[in-house]
Amino acid sequence: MQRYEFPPEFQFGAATAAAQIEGAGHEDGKTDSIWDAYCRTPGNIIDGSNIEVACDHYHRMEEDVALIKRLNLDMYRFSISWARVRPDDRDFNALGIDFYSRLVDELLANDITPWITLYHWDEPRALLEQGGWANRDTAYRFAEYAARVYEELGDRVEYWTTLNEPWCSSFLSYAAGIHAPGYTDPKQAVAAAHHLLLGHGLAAKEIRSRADGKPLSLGITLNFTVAHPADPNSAADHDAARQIDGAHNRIFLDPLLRGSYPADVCDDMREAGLDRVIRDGDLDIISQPLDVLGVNFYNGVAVAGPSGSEINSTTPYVGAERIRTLSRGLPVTDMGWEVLADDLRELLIRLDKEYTGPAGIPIFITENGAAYPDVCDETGFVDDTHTRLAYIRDHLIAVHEAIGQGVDINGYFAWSLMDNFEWTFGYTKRFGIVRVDYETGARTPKASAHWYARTASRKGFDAPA
Ligand code: PNW
Repeated sequence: MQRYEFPPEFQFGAATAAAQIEGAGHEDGKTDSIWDAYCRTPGNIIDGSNIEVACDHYHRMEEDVALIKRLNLDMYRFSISWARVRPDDRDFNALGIDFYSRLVDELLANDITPWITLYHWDEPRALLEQGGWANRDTAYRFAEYAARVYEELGDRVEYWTTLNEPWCSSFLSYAAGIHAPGYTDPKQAVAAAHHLLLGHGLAAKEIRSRADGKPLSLGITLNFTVAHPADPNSAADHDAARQIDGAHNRIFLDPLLRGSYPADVCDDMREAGLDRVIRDGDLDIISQPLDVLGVNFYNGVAVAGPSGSEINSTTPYVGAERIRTLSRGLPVTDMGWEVLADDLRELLIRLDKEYTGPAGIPIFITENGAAYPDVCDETGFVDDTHTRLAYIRDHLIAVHEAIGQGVDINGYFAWSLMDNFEWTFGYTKRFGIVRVDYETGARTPKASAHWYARTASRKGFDAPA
């Protein structure tokens, strides 16, 4: 056995998102988010489910905070539903704000540090009627909403994330068509990506200007992939890996941390109109200082370049949709995502070297975890020792190794605290370290949760060497 010890100040947490757990879809003044609307169209969600009730967290908030406490977690990352706080993008909703204010107080009363994500994909449907993120104006609406939430909660909350995974809310949502609003227009996707970054910058300015000496750790969360050329000797495969790295990682990292889009990404996305949506001054707004970078990591990929008729790549910017991913023969999760913790270590070392190290900002792993087809016993207990627990343990070892190599990583959030609505996959994919029985609402910690609770309290664990 080998002991993996984390620094005493390293934070262990778990993460969720409003649309995935809250339910109360139309209660206390909340109106449709784009996901409420998206769920209503048959065929969009594979099990035909919706988020009207989800995990019913809105009504079980105190019970869920008690659960987080029982798991010994230092931090809890959750998101705010824009459509609950500002229904229809009109008046702010006092009842909506009050829910999050009570949640923050409940966490603090239990010595759990709250970490707020302002946008985890559930904007008011009314904004989509104006074009959603393809419309530049949405960035300004987001900054207004962010400013108001910060005014309400900034006295008690230090950790703020503007956006969760803008790659998903642009490319997956506006080009690949598999997340709300389900569009398949590369031009709108590229516009959305730029406007999301602009919204981040505008919101960050609003928040920073209101901090007024209060402790503030302000950042953004990106979802990263590690793209390997399937054949290391193939120039075409190297180019495919470069494109995927550009379209997932560097298209967001470079504007944020270097103040410009990478030249090759500009070329790849010229046809989709990246140049045309950038206005003078935008990159200054986007590239203002960050206090922390949130890293979400699930999997890497091996990719191959165009061959024959399979690829007709007039739209390389969509990346995943035009570039073949090949199996590396690794085990996969219930999402079909390959499991290789080394990819996370490689990513962290690269981020430190090329981006966060030079900028002097720490990393938090804001999401990492895995869905597996769980089997529960009659008490609701799931023994996921050899699946989810092993995934989390191996990725924590990768984090530990990266820290050992000098990467400044201050915490780790398991995705997710509990089973929840996995977007297009409805309730069929279970990412929780706690099982949710959707019939009764019962929460039952899985083996991974018991292990993670011990790890959090000891700031480390033993694992086979
Ligand atoms: C992230 N992809 O989503 C989100 O932040 C969570 O809300 C979600 O539950 C979790 O990861 C698990 O999926 C992603 O297709 C959704 O590459 C899709 C992709 C990546 C991340």
